[in-house]
Amino acid sequence: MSQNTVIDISGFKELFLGKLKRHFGRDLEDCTRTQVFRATCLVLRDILAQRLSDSGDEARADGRKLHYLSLEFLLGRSLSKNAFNLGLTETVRRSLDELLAERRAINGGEDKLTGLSFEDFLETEPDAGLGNGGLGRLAACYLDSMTTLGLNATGYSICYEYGIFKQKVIEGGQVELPDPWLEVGDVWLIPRVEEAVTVRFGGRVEERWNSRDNRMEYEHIDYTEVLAVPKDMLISGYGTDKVNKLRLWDAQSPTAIDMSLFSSGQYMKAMEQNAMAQVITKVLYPDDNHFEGKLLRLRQQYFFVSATVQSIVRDHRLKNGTLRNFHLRHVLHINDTHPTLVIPELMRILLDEEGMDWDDAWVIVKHAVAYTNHTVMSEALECWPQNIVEMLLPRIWKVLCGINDRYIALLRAEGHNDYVVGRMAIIWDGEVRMANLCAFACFAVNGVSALHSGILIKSLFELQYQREPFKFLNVTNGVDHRRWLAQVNPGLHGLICGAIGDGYLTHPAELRRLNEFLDDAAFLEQLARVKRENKERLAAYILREQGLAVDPASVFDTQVKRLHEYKRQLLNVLRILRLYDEICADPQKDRIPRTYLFGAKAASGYHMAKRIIRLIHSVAQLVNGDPVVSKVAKVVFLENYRVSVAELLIPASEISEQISTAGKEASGTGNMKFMLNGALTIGTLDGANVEIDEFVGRENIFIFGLTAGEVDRLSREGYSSSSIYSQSEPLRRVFDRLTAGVGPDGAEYGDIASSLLINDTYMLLADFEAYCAVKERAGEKYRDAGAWNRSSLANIAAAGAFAADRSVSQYAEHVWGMKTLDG
Ligand code: 26W
Repeated sequence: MSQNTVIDISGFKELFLGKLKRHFGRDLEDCTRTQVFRATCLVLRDILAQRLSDSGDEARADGRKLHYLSLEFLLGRSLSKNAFNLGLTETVRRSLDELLAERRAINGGEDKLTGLSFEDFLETEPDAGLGNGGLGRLAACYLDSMTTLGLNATGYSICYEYGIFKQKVIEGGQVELPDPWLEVGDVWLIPRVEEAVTVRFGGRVEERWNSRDNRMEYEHIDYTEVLAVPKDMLISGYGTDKVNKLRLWDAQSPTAIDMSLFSSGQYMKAMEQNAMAQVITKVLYPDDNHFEGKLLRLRQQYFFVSATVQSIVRDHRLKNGTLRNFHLRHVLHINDTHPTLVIPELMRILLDEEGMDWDDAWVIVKHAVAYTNHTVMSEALECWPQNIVEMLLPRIWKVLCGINDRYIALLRAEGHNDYVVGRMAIIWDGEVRMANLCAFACFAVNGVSALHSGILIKSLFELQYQREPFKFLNVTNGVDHRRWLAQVNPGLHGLICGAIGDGYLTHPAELRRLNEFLDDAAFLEQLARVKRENKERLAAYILREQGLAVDPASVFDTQVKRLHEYKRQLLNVLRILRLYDEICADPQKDRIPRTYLFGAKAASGYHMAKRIIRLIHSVAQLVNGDPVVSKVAKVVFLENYRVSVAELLIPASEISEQISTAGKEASGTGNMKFMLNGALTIGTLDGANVEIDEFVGRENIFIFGLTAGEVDRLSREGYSSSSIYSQSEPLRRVFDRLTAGVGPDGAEYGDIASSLLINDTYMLLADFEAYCAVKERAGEKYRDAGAWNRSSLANIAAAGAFAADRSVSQYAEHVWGMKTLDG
């Protein structure tokens, strides 16, 4: 690992001034804030571009290449990431300081840019919000690790013009606003018009028997074409010259309007093509864990997949002249089922363009594609209506039928009965079942935590596992610990470096060495000081953004993640309402003041999720508006939760709420980020919490509630929330308040109360008492600062196991068959 291009302050300044002049026609004295930001990014982008071209030959060498396909990459900001990875954070900071001082001297006084620091320019960057939540952020963390570990990898996604919506909360109601991130965020993108490909939609397929070659041939006619133009983002790694790419596809019309259609009088059709192209990459679907069979979404998926496969194939043909060795050179990894159409698309190319036999083509496909499952929620499983697949993708439909027919014939030949065939079929009951296609076609299938992978082979893929057990494995998720610790928590990073050096940056397991300081009172006090500073930073942000004063001396207890019933934000809220009653009943009791922080976006069509946001708002008004209660409790709903807000919030949190119904959260990754920053988890035995519990030890975590097995049993044997309710006085009071009205405006939530009584799908009431009890225990522990800080350090020391470097190394070894720098 070397760093070729080391630039110093004067070198940076020279490049920066050159950028200002040549890109914007400006000088230091008359440039704008955005131009300073852009010029800074462009200098770093040039360094990355240079390194990519320097390493071109190496990448062309043998070995497999990884292609990571994901409809989502939740990147957040890139300037701080690239500066950090290039080891240029301080150089950039000081250069900008000096440049602004020079500007002031030239202009003979202050102006709009005076006093701005590096941090202010970092804030200029919009989040690249090309994702919904966990799955998208995971993809972004993995890109960093792949590059840091020296893998030849490319990420692929869609260049959405609008990322995840901006959330405004107006009188408790979520309002979605567009997020035109490209206006500034385009600075990292390099358009590659010369590598554009075309994607075909609609039309018909004509079949013809070719008697000379003894095979059926298919001709796709009357289709509509869309141009896919790649916009490449260069991906840096830490402490390495290696540079990879994230290729984002933009949809454009192949011609402004189709003149042949136009001149033959088909005006509308000529325009339609134009309009359809534009709309494909307009906006990210804001659905998380909820499938809707929308035509535009299928268009997005096929557009993405077809463009990606075509570009990989084109490149392979150039270097190899044949596709017969394709699977020996490439792995296509699909992030959940969203890119599943790579399977029939690669088949189509091998059959129709390469002229291969079905069986030869199938061997290649089967050895090239691997799949990660990220959810067992049944409403999230993608099942496309057969008629829309047939209409939009007629050739792909025929390939899917070919796969399904052969699969069913195989199952029958193996002696499976109708029930088994029905469950495993790819096309069934008028639907195309993407998970079943993946399980059959992919050479590897993995879940994202030990518990989740275990559930997968016992439920969703039970039968597939019996047939082909060797395909299935677990790779527990991990997070980019350089971003989620070193970058976002410089105070903690400094403290760690002082104790064990910075080796942990590339060897996260070294965090274990912090265990030597568990009984070092001075060290623990420093740890607490860092936390306190981060809390003050967050408090200042909350005051600035939302006009709310929170006390940095109170416990910061945080639940941030997408709003979903299974994640049980509502359980947290019910407990706060109970606490409210208790404080009113006994205001004199000695209590530790706590600040309850929430942040969550609700899918725009998810009614109950939006109701819960409203309820949090009402509870905040109730609690914060009460002169007695607000002395010991505050509730904050942070608007527009996103990556850059997480970066501020996680280092400042002391309690991490991971309270999903056991068996429902595939892994969780927020849990890992909080742990890295020394928060203690209050959690159920769900997803990766199970492994966090094992690594950190039960004395350093607060585990409560039903286990996944118990949830399963209870739902099979019959669970009644109303019988729990009728025996609980505190719950009765909480429900009475929901029904009668919460907060000064008296907003009523009887709908939420009755839905919990009629159908408590996620078993909030079953876990309520245990949750309240564990919160009490956490409060008691906090009174003993020494014990708390010790546990906090134990969490940081154990967090190395949840670094993305570890996960990516496991994928490289057990799935992709690739060597990392260390391996
Ligand atoms: C088709 C609609 C849709 C959209 C997104 C279905 C499913 C999804 C994702 C798979 C949901 C998701 O983000 N899952 C999360 O993935 C994380 C990374 O593995 C896990 O840590 C979370 O537990 C899981 O909910």
